[in-house]
Amino acid sequence: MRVLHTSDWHLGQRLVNLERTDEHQHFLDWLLQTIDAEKVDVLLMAGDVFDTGAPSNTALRQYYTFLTKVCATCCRHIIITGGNHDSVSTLNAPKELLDCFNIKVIGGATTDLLDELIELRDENGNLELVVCAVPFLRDRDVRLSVAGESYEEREQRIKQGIAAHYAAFVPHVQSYKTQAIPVVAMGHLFAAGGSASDSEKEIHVGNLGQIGADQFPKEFDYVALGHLHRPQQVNKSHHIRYSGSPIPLSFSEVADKKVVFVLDFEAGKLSDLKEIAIPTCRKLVRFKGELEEVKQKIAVYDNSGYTMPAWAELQVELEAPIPDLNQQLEEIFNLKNKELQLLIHRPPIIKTVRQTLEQQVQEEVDLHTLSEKDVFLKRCESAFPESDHTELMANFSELLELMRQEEV
Ligand SMILES: [Mn+2]
Repeated sequence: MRVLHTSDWHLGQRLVNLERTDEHQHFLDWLLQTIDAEKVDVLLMAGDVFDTGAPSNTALRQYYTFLTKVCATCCRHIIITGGNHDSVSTLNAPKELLDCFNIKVIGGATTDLLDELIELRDENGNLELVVCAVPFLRDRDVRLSVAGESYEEREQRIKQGIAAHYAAFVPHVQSYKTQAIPVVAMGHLFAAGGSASDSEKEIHVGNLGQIGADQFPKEFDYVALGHLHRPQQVNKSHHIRYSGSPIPLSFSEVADKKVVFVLDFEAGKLSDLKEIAIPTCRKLVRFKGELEEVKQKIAVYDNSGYTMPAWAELQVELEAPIPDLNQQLEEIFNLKNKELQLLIHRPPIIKTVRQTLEQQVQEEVDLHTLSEKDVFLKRCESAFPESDHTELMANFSELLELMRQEEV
């Protein structure tokens, strides 16, 4: 029984308004080949299929075309769970139709827990694997809203709610365990101690509800997680992992490797785990430093091995402002335009006046790179510089989250 674990595709994602469709297609084509080459029986996708709750028709087509192609491979089962970026109703809309093709979709928490418990059988009808397909658990799935609840109480409640959801499977999987049928759990959450990049939208408000590795019942032979975009184990547990996103979704992921995990189960246990690197077709690069040094690095930048021009984020450090800085940089990028495109140009850091200017530089950050919360916090700080805005920010986040839920 061979299982492939992936997550966080974010189909339809844009970086500074530029489309990633080709990069996603490159990944999906590679994934199809890998499923074939590795003889994968089960595909697990642990949330964030789409970048937004209302994906474009291009993103939807990419998704359905991929699923159609997987059905023609050796992969017999596909399980897709919703992430915090996904709309429950968008993912669930074709649920019954996809079910006819052995594609199980769990867009959001189900009313009956057993609907998330999926038995996978081989061609002869023998039970081979059981999957507790837990999607992203929204606040309303794990707690009832309590008026006047403090920040800490709320955090506790969410944490306990998530842990309880997993614990509730335990009595239902005991019989499988005695028959030596492996049990895998899925999840889309922020496990405590995980390392995040910049592209994950906050899960729950203020990243509340981080549960630890020890809160996943020992009955699970593997826990396939989504949400964090960097591949990693949770608390050094070999069998609890984030596969990470298949393409770098922000410049904070430039150094990350992108992978999928292929798992083998034998005699009811995880017998082998292999990490397979995903080839990328576009590199994201960061250039930061003194002007001459940066110019030099750009001039010698080598994009061989990648079929698409790299996207660059740039910030130079100067002794004093240079009037024709943009022109100078533009010229050097123009020489390399088949290999390198400037995507984000951050305002230069002027060293001599660093202290005083640093704040102004911060203020000048492009709106594209600011979140709603950044904007709100900046406004609070300028209006009430002496106050503590923690609680106000928490309320703002909660309103924002409610607004987003209503939108989808
Ligand atoms: Mn994600």
